[in-house]
Amino acid sequence: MTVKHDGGTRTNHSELLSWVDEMAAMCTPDSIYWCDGSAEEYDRLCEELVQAGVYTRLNPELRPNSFLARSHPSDVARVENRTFMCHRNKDDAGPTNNWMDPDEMKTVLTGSFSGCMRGRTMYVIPFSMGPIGSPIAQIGIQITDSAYVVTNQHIMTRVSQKVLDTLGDDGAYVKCLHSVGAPLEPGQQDVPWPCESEIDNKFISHFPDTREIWSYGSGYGGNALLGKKCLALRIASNMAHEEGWLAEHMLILGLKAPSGERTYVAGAFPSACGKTNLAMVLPPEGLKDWSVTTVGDDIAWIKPNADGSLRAINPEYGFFGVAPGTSYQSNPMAMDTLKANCIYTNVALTDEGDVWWEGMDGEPPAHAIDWKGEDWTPDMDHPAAHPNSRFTAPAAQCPTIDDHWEDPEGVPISAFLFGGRLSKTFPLVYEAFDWNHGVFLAASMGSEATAAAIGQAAIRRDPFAMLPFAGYNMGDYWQHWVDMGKKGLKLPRIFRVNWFRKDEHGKFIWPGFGENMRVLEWVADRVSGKVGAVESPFGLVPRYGDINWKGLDFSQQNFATLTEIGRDEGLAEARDLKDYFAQFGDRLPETVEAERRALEARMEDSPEMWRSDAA
Ligand code: O2Y
Ligand code: MN
Repeated sequence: MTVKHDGGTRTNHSELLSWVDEMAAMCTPDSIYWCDGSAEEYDRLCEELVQAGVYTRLNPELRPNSFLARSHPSDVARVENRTFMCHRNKDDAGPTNNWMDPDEMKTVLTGSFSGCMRGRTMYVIPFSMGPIGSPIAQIGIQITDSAYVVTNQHIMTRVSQKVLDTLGDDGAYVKCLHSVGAPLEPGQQDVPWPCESEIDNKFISHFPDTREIWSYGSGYGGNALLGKKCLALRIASNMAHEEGWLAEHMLILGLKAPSGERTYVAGAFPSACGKTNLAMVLPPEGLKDWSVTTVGDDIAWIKPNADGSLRAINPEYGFFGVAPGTSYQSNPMAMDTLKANCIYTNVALTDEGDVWWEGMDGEPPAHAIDWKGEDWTPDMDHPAAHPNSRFTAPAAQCPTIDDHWEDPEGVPISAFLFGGRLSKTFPLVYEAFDWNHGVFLAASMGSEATAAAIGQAAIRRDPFAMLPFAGYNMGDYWQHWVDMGKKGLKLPRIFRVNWFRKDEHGKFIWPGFGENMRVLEWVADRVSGKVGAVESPFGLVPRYGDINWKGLDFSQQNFATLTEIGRDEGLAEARDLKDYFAQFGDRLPETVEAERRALEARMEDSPEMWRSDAA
């Protein structure tokens, strides 16, 4: 089949051209369009999507240059049970990933992709994850039949002719093939959100050996914007394992002390822990002499540089954040980021042509169109915005964006934070005794299971917040972190944090949000050796006097409750981890199990209730 390449190909990379032709021969699109990433291209595609009824242009006075899309109700989130890591050897995928042999998967998918773009345009998107040309960045080429995906990729990645120029005639790139899986018969009317309706026919497949991603059947988020979870985490974690660096599900923030000293921190949090809020946190009254800058809200690529420090970039170019709950109270910097030039998916539309979602400041609108396109009023028993509705926003619009966020060399990381949502047992913050202890703290992290799941396990483990994203055996991933500690690098300090501890009445003890800055200040001061801590069975805990309380009335008694560790609860945690770790068999690093045993021993020797100021 010969298909015209619209817009010119603008590359002499013969292997890339052959791959595009091969994919076109399989998918049989009506045309091929090479994206150049220009503003003109973005505007034209958005207007085409408006004309096609896919996008609603929002009121330009309220949300200039912004659009709303509504997905099919069956296509609203990542599909973890249809996500596969196709290593040659099943054990290399490990017990936490779905696996299929790569040849078998290719056979299945060749069937799915054959003819799948009939009646559609095949877009070829050259994109860079990270500043173009940075030694830490990677190039991807995404083929897709979704203009929604193209416009979102314009915001989320760096799409440009410069990417093809950097690739040259034979550069390496990650092959990202995507189709919504909805071919059009001649004369068939398209729908606003085409996708494969049968869940078992959707596949988000990764081929680490050949650095390929084949995603079929979904147009939504992480299933379709292949630079994000698929490339930047699942494929990149394999690259990082092979090459000696880290591809992590982490925010990156900068802390500027009153002295001007800067400390960069990377942090991993499971979902629903306020990760985006922390990435853009505003210091509260009393700590206004500190400032926080945002490098990234979701993913960090971290490489050792020549002087042994770990340098991090945010490989993304935008934020794909959860809308519900985002407000001037929870995240003012995100709200300011969203004022213009954004794409919204599955939020509600107000009568004024603005967006709305649950948790936004002020009263709900008296009437709106909900995420399914139906009339909605506040008395209804379902939300107007889907709980996983999203904004796609340019990172450069964030008022707190760090002045080094596009530095090709990255920023130096001095501390790692690992969080979780835990109502008891776990202190507000504690520091690991050393690197291996820190790896154990990250491997054992998680959030409390929701009520429905209680009875199976109290803590749903999400090691390093990488459970759905570590692209190889989780035990080997932990070993990789242990190995990074043996290379003589300038290792960041490691901390666990928990904003969500509750008192005996079920109320949160810690105010959270901006007040989390007090913990960040302690972390920065630990890094520079300015502040103390006391040894607990879990790690190094601040005493009341080690935290800056200026502007907050928080009693010593409250702080004691927030940081206390019960012997029975701590012992239960150490023993529960034994069962959890067992699934990794001989891939479980000996050091991680040794740290678990050491915790158990410390808990056995601990008082019934350990308290920081009694220590
Ligand atoms: O539901 C989706 O498709 C997106 S998931 C997502 C998006 C942005 C940042 N993080 C996540 C995540 O699941 O960790
Ligand atoms: Mn994420």
